[in-house]
Amino acid sequence: MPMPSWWKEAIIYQVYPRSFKDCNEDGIGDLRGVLEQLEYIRSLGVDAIYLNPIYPSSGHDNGYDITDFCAVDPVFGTIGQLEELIRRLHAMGMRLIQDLVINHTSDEHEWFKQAQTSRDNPYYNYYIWWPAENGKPVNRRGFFDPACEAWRYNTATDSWYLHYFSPHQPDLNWDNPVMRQDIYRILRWWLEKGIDGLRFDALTFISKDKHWPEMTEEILKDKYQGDWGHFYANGPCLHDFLREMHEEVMAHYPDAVAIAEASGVGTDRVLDFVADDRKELNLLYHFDGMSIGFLPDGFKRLDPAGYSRREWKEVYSRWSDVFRQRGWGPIYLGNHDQARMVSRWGDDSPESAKLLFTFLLTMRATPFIFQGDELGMTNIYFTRIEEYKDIETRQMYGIAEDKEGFLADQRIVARDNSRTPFQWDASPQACFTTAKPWIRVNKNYKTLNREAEEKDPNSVLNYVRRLIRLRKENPVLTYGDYRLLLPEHPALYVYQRRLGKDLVTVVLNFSAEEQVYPEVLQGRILCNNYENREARLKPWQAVVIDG
Ligand code: ISL
Ligand code: CA
Repeated sequence: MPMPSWWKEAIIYQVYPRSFKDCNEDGIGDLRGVLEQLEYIRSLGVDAIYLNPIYPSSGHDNGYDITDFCAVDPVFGTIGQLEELIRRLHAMGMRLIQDLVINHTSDEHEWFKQAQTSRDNPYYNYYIWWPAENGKPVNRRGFFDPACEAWRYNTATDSWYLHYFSPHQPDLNWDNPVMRQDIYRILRWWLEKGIDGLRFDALTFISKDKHWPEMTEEILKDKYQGDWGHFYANGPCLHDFLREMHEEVMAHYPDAVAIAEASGVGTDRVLDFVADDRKELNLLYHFDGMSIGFLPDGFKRLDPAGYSRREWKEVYSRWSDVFRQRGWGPIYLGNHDQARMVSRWGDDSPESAKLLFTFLLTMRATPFIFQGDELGMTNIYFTRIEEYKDIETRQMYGIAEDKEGFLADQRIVARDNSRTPFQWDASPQACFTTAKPWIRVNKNYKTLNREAEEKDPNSVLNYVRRLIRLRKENPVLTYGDYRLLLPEHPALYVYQRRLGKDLVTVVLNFSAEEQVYPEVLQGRILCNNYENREARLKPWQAVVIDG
């Protein structure tokens, strides 16, 4: 049994404020909306909110291009409202985890505005430059760059600056100790306000190899599964920076949780970040689960061959097993960077949503629920590029050779699928706003909404609430060992959790066809997404059994 911590036992609810609830009629969700709906969040039984960025931003990447780290964007509200949120959450016994971007800033951040004026400006060294006299910069790709390049020329300094994401998101120079101290001050400033943790955006990218090794197709293929994000996640000083950040900041707030978004880190490296004796981070969330079904080159195209349930089981079992002795992990099936859970991994049916939640809430990891998934909200299925707001989709469309194929895949995987407004009820705009929403409301809101689901005891929403209670009442579901049964079965995912003398078996029919599993008849039922239980499991049937 691992050392207990609140963040190992917590169920975390992700709020994407822009799309949650609009209270001042401008079509954009805001903090007042979150405050207004706190009772709803509490009614789920979750322990903490993870809030996407609410800082002033230049607005190119929905808040991930920050212009001021220690303020709230007026679009979302005021710092007073954020303090109120912290206070009220704490009074309700819940916590707040904030998202912070410390790999890059906005190009409109004061630091960059100064930096780009002259090589002599003290802020020049806050960013990463390639002086023109050194010739053409080495090949690096920018995720959201129109030409997929990560260097942008700046005339005043006669040098290129590095941006792993869009040109509006210049990367910070972590090799500069003065810059690092400024970041630590920002973290302390927020922790002093009483937040309970931080989710660090793109954290594995902060250290850059200034020897500038070549990034060729061959190297990417041979060493990094073809994904340039993996190349970026291997900087030489990454662990030094994380240890310093822990020492300077997090060690002084021992109850606060440090979570890294960790593209490019696999089970072979994860313990180097989160094992207790490393004193770096608490949780690191991987992309192995989310990468299933993608071609590995990082251009957001699906593998026409699809994916197998065996592969899925292998990935999630490996990520469970790696923490058997040391460390701990989070688990998620969707977030603001992924499609809707039920559209990506199920078939949009409420049964498949319930099965996915049964999985999410019975695994040995801290579950993250993305807002709206608890209703079974589905993809928006845009058909035209003009409908997308997301910088990533627009940029990748621009460079895609097969535009039709790209658009077809984005209906399944694009980030905007999960960013549509929360569906509160059947009134216009799903009661998200009385104005024109910043992104279209899904047409299915008239039947798929919170109000309708509150009234239906069999709704996804009420099923999720029951599961959350079950996890809370049975510590075996949090801390119990995990053992995979039937690893080779192509559709059934069966595993056991054991803690002391408690044993729970989870039987998941991960398919739209019936599957036979007579053992499901043994033991007392703790949870079932159908009314009956038979040896022949129904499509997407999920049964949790005591014993
Ligand atoms: O590196 C990747 C794949 O190998 C990417 O998935 C990358 O890690 C991811 O896009 C980073 O996401 C975060 O930072 C982005 C922002 O757009 C996302 O919303 C955020 O979650 C830039 O700040
Ligand atoms: Ca608003």
